[in-house]
Amino acid sequence: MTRTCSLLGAAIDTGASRPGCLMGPASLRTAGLAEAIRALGWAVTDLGDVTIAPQDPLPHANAAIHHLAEMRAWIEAIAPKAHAAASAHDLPVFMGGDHSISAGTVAGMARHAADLGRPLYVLWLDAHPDLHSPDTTQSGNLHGTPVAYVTGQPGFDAYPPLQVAVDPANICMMGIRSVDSAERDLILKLGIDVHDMRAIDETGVLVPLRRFLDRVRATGGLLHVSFDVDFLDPGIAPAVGTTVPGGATFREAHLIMETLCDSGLVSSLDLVELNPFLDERGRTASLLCDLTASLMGRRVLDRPTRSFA
Ligand code: 4U7
Ligand code: MN
Ligand code: MN
Ligand code: MN
Repeated sequence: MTRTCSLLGAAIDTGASRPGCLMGPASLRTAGLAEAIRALGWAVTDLGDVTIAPQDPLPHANAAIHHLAEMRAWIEAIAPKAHAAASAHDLPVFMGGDHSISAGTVAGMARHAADLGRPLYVLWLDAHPDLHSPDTTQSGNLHGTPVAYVTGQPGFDAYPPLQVAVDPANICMMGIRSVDSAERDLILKLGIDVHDMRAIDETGVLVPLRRFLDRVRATGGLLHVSFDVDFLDPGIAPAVGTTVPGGATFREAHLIMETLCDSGLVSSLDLVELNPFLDERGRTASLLCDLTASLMGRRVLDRPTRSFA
């Protein structure tokens, strides 16, 4: 049976300090994301972009915060659309936009998983754990808050009420290399499975990834993958505002995508933080298309199921 994929864009850059991520969905479409997925035999439906109305400012005790009203409006707009896309298609791909879209996409996927009576797992591929609340963020950039929101942490009174929370025990983070102190405390308190770059250097990506996928499979979970461009090394993915040196290589990222594909467990994907204004002749957008294709079935060779001694 033909598998179905939908593309849903959210042209947001109010969560980040540097403007430009709002061109992300257009850049991914221009790079040929739909065509690349279609070439792998999927039926692809482009659902267009989610929009919000202009917002009046929403004050907050933390004066550093920018665009709180927009953040609330985006989550309200995205979560039901993500939920609907997941109900209608085998694999929705959510195109950001900065990482604040994931407050909505993961909230929507958590509802979808709850509808099916299955747990939702999240693989967070990012240089950052995005575990701030509006109270703890020092930069005031709300793209640093989605994981804290979707796990139901305190301090989110200004965001839409969360219908279904993600169990922090079901989150695996890889690529982490920039953590603020409030986030470090929360990682320890919640016991989130974080594989920072040092751990990846020590074990490679496969050991922690396979262990995580085994857990998802054993419990009948759905798996949402949230891919922040800054997970990648800035040398191969320059189109991102929050570059952190020492990121994942082309080969590590492809191996993760191919392993996710082999698992057959992925139920949804975010492609976020692409800032086309900072790109070099579309190379980061093209790389994201290639990585997505690997996740959705492109392979170099069909590998035999038997292993060679
Ligand atoms: B992204 C940061 F201080 N933690 O709060 C902050 F390092 O979605 C970065 O992962 C947040 O790119 C990065 O501003 C959010 C900073
Ligand atoms: Mn992020
Ligand atoms: Mn990041
Ligand atoms: Mn970023």
